[in-house]
Amino acid sequence: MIASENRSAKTRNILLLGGTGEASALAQALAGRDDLAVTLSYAGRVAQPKAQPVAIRIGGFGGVAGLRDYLRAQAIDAVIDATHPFAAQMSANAVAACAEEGVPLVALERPAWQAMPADRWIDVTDLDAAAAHLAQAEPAPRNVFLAIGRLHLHHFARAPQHRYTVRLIDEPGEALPLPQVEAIIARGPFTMEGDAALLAERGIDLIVAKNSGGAGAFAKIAAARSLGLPVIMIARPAIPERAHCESVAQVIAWLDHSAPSGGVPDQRGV
Ligand code: 3Y8
Ligand code: NAP
Repeated sequence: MIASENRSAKTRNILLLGGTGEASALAQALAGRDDLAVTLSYAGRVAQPKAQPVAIRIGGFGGVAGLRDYLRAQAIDAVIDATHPFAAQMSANAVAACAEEGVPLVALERPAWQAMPADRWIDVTDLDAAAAHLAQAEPAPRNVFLAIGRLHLHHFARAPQHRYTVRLIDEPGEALPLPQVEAIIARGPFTMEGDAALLAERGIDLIVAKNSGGAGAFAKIAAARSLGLPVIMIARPAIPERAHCESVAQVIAWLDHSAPSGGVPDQRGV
C-alpha cells in the first residue's frame, strides 16, 4: 500500500526509518492514529523482517538523492529516524535529505550502555579496533562470542587463532570468513538467562559487542557481568546532529507539536 494513496486532507504522511525494537514500539503506538499514515522502512537486511501494524517498505532509497525523491514522491510530512545507533549511513542520509527537502526530522536515540563496577569492558573505537585487540592482545586461542551480526565478520579474519561462535539472523548463504567458526541462528531480543547458558555451555572466554543500547541486545552484557567475562565493547559511530528524543512518548509529543517546516529544537528531556 502506498501511504500517499489513502491520504485524506488532514492525514500526515510519516516515514519511520526502522529496524529496531524502538521502531516497532513506535509503529505500535502510531498505528491507531487516523491522522497519520505511517510507513516503516527496512533496509532489506534479513529474509523475513518482523511483521508490523503499519505499511512497510523494504530496501535502500538510493542514497541521499533517492531519499529526497522518495520524500517528494510520497509527500512525506515528517521523518522519524528510529534506526540502530550503528546505522550511521542511513542516519546521515536522513539528516541531509530532510534538510534539503525542508522535511522535519527527529531521531529516537537510545542511550548507550554504561559500564557498572562488575563489568569487565575493554573499550574500543570501532570494529577494526576490536579485531586488532583479538589479534594482538590475545595471542593464545580463546573461545570468542561475536554478537555483532553478519555484516562485519570479515574484520576478525586477522585473528584466526580463536574459536568463534557467531549469532546470525539468517542462515549464511556462503562460508563464513573465519577458519574456526560456529554459527547460531537466532533473532533477538534475547534473555540474560538464555545468553548466560549459551556462554557457559560453550566455554566462552570473551564477548565482542556493539554498544547498541536498548534492551534487545543487552542480554549478553548482563550475562557476561554475571559470569565475570570480559566484553570488547565497540563504541558507536559518529552521527550528524539532529533533533532527538529518548522515548516513544517524546517522539509522539514532537509529532503533535512539530512545526510544519523544519525541525524543532532538541527534545531531550521533553
Ligand atoms: C533488519 C529487523 C524489533 C527489532 C529487534 C534492537 C533489538 C533484536 C539485538 C546479539 C546481537 C545485532 C543485529 C541485533 C538486535 C533487535 C532488533 C536487534 C543484534 C533485526 C531486523 C533487521 C536487523 C538487522 C541486523 C544486522 C545486525 C543487527 C543482528 C527485524 C532483527 C548484531 C546488532 O544478518 C544480517 O545482515 C544482520 C544485520 C544489521 C548487525 C550487523 O551488522 O550484522 N541487526 N535486525 C533491518 C532492516 O532490514 O532494515 O526483522 O526485526 C532487528 C533487531 N535486531 O522490532 O523487535 O532493537 O536492536 N541485531 C547489535 O545490536 O549488535 C544482535 O546477537 O546479541
Ligand atoms: P547503514 O549502514 O546505516 O545503511 C547502509 C544503507 O542501507 C543505507 O545507506 C540505506 O541505503 C540502507 N538502509 C539502512 N537502513 C535502512 C532503512 N531503515 N530503510 C531503508 N534503507 C535503509 O545501515 P545498517 O547498519 O546496515 O542497518 C541496516 C538496518 O538494520 C537498519 O534498518 C538498522 O536500523 C537495522 N539494524 C542495524 C543494526 C546494526 O548493528 N547496524 C542493528 C539492529 C538493526 P540507501 O543509501 O540506498 O538508501
